[in-house]
Amino acid sequence: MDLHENVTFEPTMAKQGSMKTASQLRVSASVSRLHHQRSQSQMKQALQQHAQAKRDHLNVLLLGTGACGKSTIMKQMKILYRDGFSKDETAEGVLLCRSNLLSTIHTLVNWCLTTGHHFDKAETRKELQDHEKIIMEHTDDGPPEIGEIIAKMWEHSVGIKEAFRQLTVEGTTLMDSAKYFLDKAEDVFKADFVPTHEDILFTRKVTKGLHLTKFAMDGNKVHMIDVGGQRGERSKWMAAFDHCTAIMFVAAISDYNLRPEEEMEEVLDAGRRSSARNSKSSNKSKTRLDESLDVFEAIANLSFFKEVPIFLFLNKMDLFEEKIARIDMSIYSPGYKGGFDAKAAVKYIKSRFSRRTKNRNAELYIHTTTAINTQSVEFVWKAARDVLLEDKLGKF
Ligand SMILES: Nc1nc2c(ncn2[C@@H]2O[C@H](COP(=O)(O)OP(=O)(O)O)[C@@H](O)[C@H]2O)c(=O)[nH]1
Ligand SMILES: [Mg+2]
Repeated sequence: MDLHENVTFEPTMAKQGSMKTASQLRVSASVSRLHHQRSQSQMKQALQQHAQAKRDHLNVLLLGTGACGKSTIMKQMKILYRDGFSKDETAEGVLLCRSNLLSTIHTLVNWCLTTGHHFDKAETRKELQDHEKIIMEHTDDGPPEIGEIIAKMWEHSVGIKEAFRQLTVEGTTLMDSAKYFLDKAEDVFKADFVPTHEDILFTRKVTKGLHLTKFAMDGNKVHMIDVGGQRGERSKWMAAFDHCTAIMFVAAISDYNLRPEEEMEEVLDAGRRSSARNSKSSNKSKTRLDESLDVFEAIANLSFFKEVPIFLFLNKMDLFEEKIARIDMSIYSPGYKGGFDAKAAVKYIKSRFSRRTKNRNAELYIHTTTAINTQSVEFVWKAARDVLLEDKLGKF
């Protein structure tokens, strides 16, 4: 299947009737079906194409569950090996900064309203209620006045600060970039706002379909494919499996205490009904990290990828280091005995991933990363590239 650069496409295979249970991980089952459907000669042809593609360029597939940082890594490649972001991407960045920020302030205001933490002292309450009304009328974009209002609420409202504190402690519904954009609310809504690379790295947009980015480094061509990580998107991944020279599997390790994104509405409802503290009943369920481990296991053990090196990026180290010092991981992973020590926790998580691989011939390389940090991504990517080039030279 051809991939078109910077074009989203919806693979036809994912639309077949057999793929309709996309709400759960179906990659493994889908691929074995695919194996059965293909004749031996088709498989041979695919292998030959794979070898040819490998000689020509490195074909790297970015996989992982939703919001783990795949697209952020792809953005870093554009910063490192292309000229950063195109005009269109920058224009989209403006809208994303604003819509991400509006989504955050809406969550905070809603929390205040539904939990009864109302705004502040009597003398400012009326003004804040007026602000809240204006803010709720804007979902995607707004005039500079909106930025000023958000900045004012963020700086002065005890209720908004309390909502932020509670939602951060619970680590549930706020975007990772919430504070980053709240701190620069006024700038973001200015008419002449141009986002920096850092702003764009902090934006969140759910990826749909598959996106190919091509770049060259030190004379070597690389094709990198980014995918959507949500449950409904995963059945599309296999359209990119052919010709894959390496997998970059991204897992957000700061997710060790979070419920899967797809289940967050449930948590929000629980939070609305009771106080934030009581919504901890979610501890007994699978966490996003557990889900990431399951998806990793399904991918890493496909016979399709037996010979394909996997680079596992344990991402969001910045958030993880901050979190592990205050939220005991053993509550969510009873086997863990390392307390609040980041090193012990990383070691434990690494071993959980390693233990999930079986009968593979190619190596599993594990790195810790902070994808919003360009140097961090450059460092691990260069290490991966060295391994891949050595492999390419060794075999051809
Ligand atoms: N603090 C922090 N935020 C990150 C990191 N990696 C990604 N993010 C943020 O997490 C959100 C989701 O990232 P994204 O790359 O879109 O995830 P994807 O769904 O896997 O493509 C974005 O707002 C990113 O800025 C990280 O290492 N640290
Ligand atoms: Mg994405």
